[in-house]
Amino acid sequence: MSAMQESARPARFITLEGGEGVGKSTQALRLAERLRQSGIDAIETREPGGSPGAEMLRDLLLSGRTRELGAKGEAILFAAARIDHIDQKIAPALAAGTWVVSDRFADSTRAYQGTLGGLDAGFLRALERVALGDLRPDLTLILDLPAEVGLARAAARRGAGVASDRFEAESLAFHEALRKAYRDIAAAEPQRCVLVDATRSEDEVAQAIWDAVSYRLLGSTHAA
Ligand code: Z5A
Repeated sequence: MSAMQESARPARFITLEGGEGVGKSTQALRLAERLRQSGIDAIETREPGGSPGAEMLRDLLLSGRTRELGAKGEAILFAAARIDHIDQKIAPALAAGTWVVSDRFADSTRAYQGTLGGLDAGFLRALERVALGDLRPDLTLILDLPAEVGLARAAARRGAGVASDRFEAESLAFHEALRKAYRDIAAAEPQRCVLVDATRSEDEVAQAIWDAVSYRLLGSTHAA
């Protein structure tokens, strides 16, 4: 594909979602790098966080100190972080023609605070409307893995003696319910979401993700 055709393509917004330790951070970095190697301007980012204001809220949210606000209060804080992230980083990048790959986004609020926190769909829709405006991911890759495998990977990465974060410390039943919540999101929005089998090796998962991006967003021209 020529440089002119590349620059004519609108910048795309891709999100990676899934439970603890499924490989989102690893694959977000790899995907952004592969896009750049293909001649596409791309950045990786993450939630909660991605901008200075949102990183400040990340520390607060992951510390567990906001737990007493309940799922509704925490969902509003995650949305506040998301507004800053969109305004400061995602929207300017997309406007400049740069693709954005985000490690977590609004589906995390649906899964964690919505499904597991018991928030009703109307509240979540209203919150998304306020936080996202017209922005929606062009493609969401949902990495799917049995909960105990993801937790074991996360624990191995953390190393002995290091405390788990607030969500990681929840029960296995919580993480299994989380997996189901994500699978339900993928089934409900197949035009936006692709479910990726994350039990495979890092390289195999990266290739499956690249195949999905190529097919959905690049017209298969970059598949290899
Ligand atoms: N949260 C929320 O409640 N509501 C919201 O709206 C948002 C977030 C946005 C953020 O935690 C927490 O905030 C999250 C949900 C909540 N809590 N939880 N749980 P975080 O950002 O600190 O953590 P995380 O998002 O859960 O990600 P993670 O634990 O860092 O996992 P990951 O990014 O999916 O995986 P990874 O770091 O890429 O890989 C984990 C390890 O496995 C690592 O050692 C890798 O080398 C290894 N790995 C990766 N891929 C493979 C394969 N394929 N095979 C074998 N090993 C692998």
